[in-house]
Amino acid sequence: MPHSLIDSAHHIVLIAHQNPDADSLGAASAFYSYLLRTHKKVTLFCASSEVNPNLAFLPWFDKLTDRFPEDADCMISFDCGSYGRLGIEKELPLINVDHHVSNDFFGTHNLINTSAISTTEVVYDFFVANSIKINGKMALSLYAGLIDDSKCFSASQCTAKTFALAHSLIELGAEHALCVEWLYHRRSLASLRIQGVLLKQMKLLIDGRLAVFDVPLSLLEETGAGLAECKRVLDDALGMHCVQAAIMQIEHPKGGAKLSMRTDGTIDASKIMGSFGGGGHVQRAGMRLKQENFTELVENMMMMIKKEFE
Ligand SMILES: [Mn+2]
Repeated sequence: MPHSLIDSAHHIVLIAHQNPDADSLGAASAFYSYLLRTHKKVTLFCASSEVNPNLAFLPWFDKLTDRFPEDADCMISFDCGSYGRLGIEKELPLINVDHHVSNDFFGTHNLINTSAISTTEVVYDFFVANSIKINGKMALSLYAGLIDDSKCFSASQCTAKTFALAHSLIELGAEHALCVEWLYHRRSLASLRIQGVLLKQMKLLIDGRLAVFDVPLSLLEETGAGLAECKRVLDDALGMHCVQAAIMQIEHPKGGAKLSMRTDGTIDASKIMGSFGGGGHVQRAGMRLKQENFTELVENMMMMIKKEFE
């Protein structure tokens, strides 16, 4: 049981994945609130030094650090489908809390529910099963993950359970309007600028069923946009009726690139990314391209995508 690990630990590090989204950071933030009650030392950690400013409304956002504490004796990762998503390597007991179909059970303990729409749903179920009281702050953190991973209740995986969970969290104090404002309506100038440039340069392949974007480092520097701001444009492309999948290659400042894919469910993004070492969900998946010369890999991937459409 993950409980015994938590009970015996003195300093627990809660880990949101690199370039965290509201699901990963929301789940970690809700757990932070809970662990504070146990009077243990807790650190809210993310290996990325820059975090999407649209997540600043989450409770404990100001506690987030990219410095891993030396006296930690237990780690809990949230929304990480593979060990690589943690962005660190430590020989410590690890509880892996997640909902990705591609999760490879890398934890000492694994708390995984692949039918949950968000990792925050997994955390909510854990709280309820263990009679842990959910306060307003925790409800907001959990609700943020639910909103993000359900694409504001527009994803095809939304079920009656999704809305029941939303109902419970609102009753517990989550503010719907606040979450939607921060996650969907608040735009930076950089976000609008890069949206304009990327949509203008978008390539449409396979009779307009696949949208392709290429983001060089120079464009990130020019516009000041970050990863989250780029990836948002994938959803814009999917808004076109003909587009069933969108893929983006974003050059990484430390070399290599990041690949992100979104689909409407016609083809499986997690299967495609999984074949090349990445992972995710049917409708969104990604991977990091480390090697300098990854052109061949991308070409092979494009061939696979074409075949999937046949
Ligand atoms: Mn998630």
